Amino acid sequence: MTGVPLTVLAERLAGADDVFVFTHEFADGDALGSVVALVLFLRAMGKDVQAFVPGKVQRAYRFLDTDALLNTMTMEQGIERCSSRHVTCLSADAAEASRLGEWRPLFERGAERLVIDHHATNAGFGDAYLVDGEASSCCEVILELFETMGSERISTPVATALYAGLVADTGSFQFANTGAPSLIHGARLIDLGASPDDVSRSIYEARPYGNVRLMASSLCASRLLYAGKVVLSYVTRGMLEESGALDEDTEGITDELRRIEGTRAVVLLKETRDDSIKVSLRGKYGFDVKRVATAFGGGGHLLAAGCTVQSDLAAAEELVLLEFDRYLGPSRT
Ligand SMILES: [Mn+2]
Repeated sequence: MTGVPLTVLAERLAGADDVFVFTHEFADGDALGSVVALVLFLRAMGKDVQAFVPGKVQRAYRFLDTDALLNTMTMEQGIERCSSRHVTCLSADAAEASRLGEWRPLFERGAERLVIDHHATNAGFGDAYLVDGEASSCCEVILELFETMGSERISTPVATALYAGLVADTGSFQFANTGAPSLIHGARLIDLGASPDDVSRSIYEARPYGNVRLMASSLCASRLLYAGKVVLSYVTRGMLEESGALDEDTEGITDELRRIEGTRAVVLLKETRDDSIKVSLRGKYGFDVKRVATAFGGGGHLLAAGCTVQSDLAAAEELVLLEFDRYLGPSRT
């Protein structure tokens, strides 16, 4: 745990009237669960709370009422609010300020900038930060914060949002980051009203048909490299169009690829709309993929990391594999 203690963050939030909550771009279940829980909990304390999530919100988490709760204030309104009132900005689950995407300038305008996170790569930013690099998910850290601030305000929707984030970041309590605290916190959230089967069905069993087709084409396009230690695949703009995928959720694809026997790392290269390549990396058996991501200015965790490469697909693949050569080369076959 680095930065300020939970109690300091709790006091700062308790003293705030206006709170803006932020999270990282390509927001995953932990990011969205964190933001939704913070909005609901802090509103229950009578505060005016707004949430700013970069990009599009993933379909799989709309059951957390994201449409109603997130991004209801424009940038102009946010800037205006910051210039007329004392706004406390809180970043959740983002390892650095640059990850706040298009909302970063608004975060910087806060009279007070707080950070809560669980990325070990988070060197700390803002005016006060709390980073618990041991926690599986930011939602776990937030649960501890809420317990400090008054557990009676952890309503069923708050518990459900936190539980969703915990399930998402631990791969349903299956990943290496699943510690005893993850299960203890999970049990606590069930006690507080979270329903494991509702959450799992909503996240994992409500996939649009087009996204299943996208997964199929990405799985077929995969290749095994480095004697089967690395599986690499793609999501191209063409695959997105042909499959009829309704959104660009590719989290399920990396999960599927990591099931392959003998693999130690998954590389998924995704063509974005702005001609850059988003690289998703997953490790197995302790294979550190974060070092690959950080070589390209990205970040994340030992076994789950990502970065963006400004190039076309072929060049991005070559650059990423050159990095893998350092650990698994020289032969890529
Ligand atoms: Mn997280």
